Amino acid sequence: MLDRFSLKGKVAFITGGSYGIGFAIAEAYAAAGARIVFNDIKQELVDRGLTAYEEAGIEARGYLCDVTDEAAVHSTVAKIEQEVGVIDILVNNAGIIKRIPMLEMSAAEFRQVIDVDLNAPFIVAKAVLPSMIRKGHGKIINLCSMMSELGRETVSAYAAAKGGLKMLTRNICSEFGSQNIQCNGIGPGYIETPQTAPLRVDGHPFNSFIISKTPAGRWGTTDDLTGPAVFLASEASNFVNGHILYVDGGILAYIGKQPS
Ligand code: NAP
Ligand code: GCO
Repeated sequence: MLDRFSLKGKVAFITGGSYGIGFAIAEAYAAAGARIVFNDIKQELVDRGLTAYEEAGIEARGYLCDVTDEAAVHSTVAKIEQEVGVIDILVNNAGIIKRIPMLEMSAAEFRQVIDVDLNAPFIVAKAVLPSMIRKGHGKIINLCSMMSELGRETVSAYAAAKGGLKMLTRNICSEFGSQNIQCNGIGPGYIETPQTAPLRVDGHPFNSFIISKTPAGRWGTTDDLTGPAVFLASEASNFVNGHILYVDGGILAYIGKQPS
């Protein structure tokens, strides 16, 4: 049974994988036997990632690529296929968030978030699918969010993008499931990464708010995501498709701590 969770011999491409959730997922994939490829938007991030992977004993290949740039994505995927091999597992991890009240957010800022968090997963999936189809199998995992299901003040663009990413996940399932492509989402709860650092500063009211909304009574860590990520990348999930696996400590099931 454990062999079904092995990623031995697979090539895994994690976008924005220099640190944070993407890096943690890549570490877990390497431990499960996969060869790791990642990209990032800045060379210093690629270099930082390469150092971090080397320090973790992982032989990773890093590429400089802005996932919103379709031409750059296609040339990067072609380079990966030539230098490493056909991509078996794609993790659409790269993402940004802008926390701005809607009436103060410009259309350009809204579009920028949609571009990275929704258009880019479409672009990268479209670039890797042809070889996956030719190979007869493929796994695409999209990093969704609590905001794929819930709204909150100041994250209109991010919620719109992550809600769309949930439906893009279901559509890739619908369009390519017959060709043995499984496309699922991971919906992390509130995880301790640089992206949420502003919400976790000591004494920040959001910190205690999230803890009161989470049955587990704590912020998640990137480690909490690695088992679910390996499952969705492995043969153990070959009949799981179009599913968003929420890894949220119970947030979506919980109205919030009742007044004592
Ligand atoms: P993060 O710390 O902000 O890391 C995201 C990575 O993606 C960074 O390396 C970032 O580079 C890179 N990136 C951004 N735009 C890019 C682009 N255009 N091209 C290539 N790389 C780009 O985020 P995280 O917290 O690890 O989250 C990873 C994913 O999980 C995101 O999609 C996020 O929305 C999602 N998520 C996070 C949480 C959470 O609580 N942390 C919860 C649910 C979902 P820069 O450093 O230059 O921005
Ligand atoms: C926010 C947070 C969240 C998390 C995550 C929750 O500002 O509300 O950044 O959006 O990043 O998406 O699942």
